Amino acid sequence: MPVREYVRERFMPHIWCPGCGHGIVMNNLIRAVAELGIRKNDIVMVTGIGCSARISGYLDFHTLHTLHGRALAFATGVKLARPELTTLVPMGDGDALAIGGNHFIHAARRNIDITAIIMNNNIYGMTGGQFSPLSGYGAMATTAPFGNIYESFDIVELARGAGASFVARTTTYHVTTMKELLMKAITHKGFSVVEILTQCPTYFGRKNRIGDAVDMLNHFKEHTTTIGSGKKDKDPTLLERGIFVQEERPEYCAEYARIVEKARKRTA
Ligand SMILES: Cc1ncc(C[n+]2csc(CCOP(=O)(O)OP(=O)(O)O)c2C)c(N)n1
Ligand code: SF4
Repeated sequence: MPVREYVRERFMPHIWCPGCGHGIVMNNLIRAVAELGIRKNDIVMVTGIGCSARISGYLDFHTLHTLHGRALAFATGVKLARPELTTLVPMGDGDALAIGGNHFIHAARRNIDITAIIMNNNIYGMTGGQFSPLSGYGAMATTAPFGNIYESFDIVELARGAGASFVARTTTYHVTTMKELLMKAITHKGFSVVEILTQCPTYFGRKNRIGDAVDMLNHFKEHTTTIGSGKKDKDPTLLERGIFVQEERPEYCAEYARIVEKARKRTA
């Protein structure tokens, strides 16, 4: 598979720490795009700010590295101007759901044809390990030295409730299903959300004493299960993986074009 063609080797070495899960996501994203046969010239990747957001520097698509939390707002403008382009928006959990939470729910409600990939490492990695809306009650973070007192969002339920028409979850341990889920999300017509649990050994792993990157990957293996496997009945704390929502609904750019046409006819 022509993977190197999609990578900007001139920006290597990358900034990610050894063992960071973000590289696993990037690898699978490249393989998903390559297997779908999408030309790199037909892809726009928009990111905000964060370790995760640096992915747009390393991939040789049309790329926009924008403001923290605003990737979906920029991507919405791009998609409306050039609806024929595949629009990918990888975000950290802080980027997507703390500062960017408002943009996220409204992008989902519009059902605009964008693929949102949430690289959920449960913490703000880039700025030094502050807690995010996904850290979870009791988690340790630089801003929660005695334990976090906030409950987490459930990204799947939030996306579903806000109106996303494709919602899936996987982890960096489950690499083969990650590629398949990304392919399905990218080809889905509408707002697609793929939550990928990924490891930040430098902050979340260390502060929460989960261990190194391998221990964190094993943690994902042990604490998740596929949707519908009987395991959750025995252990309700397990987090489910797979596709939760996949439905056809009117897509925003198509609806917008229809309204423009209607207005044109009336004024002609
Ligand atoms: C408007 C604004 N507020 C805050 C920041 C500082 N900042 C940069 S990245 C970041 C959070 C990064 O966490 P996340 O989005 O979860 O990505 P990660 O680094 O963990 O991949 C913050 C708060 C900023 N750059 N801009
Ligand atoms: S700080 Fe965490 S998220 Fe950022 S590169 Fe290092 S391991 Fe990855």
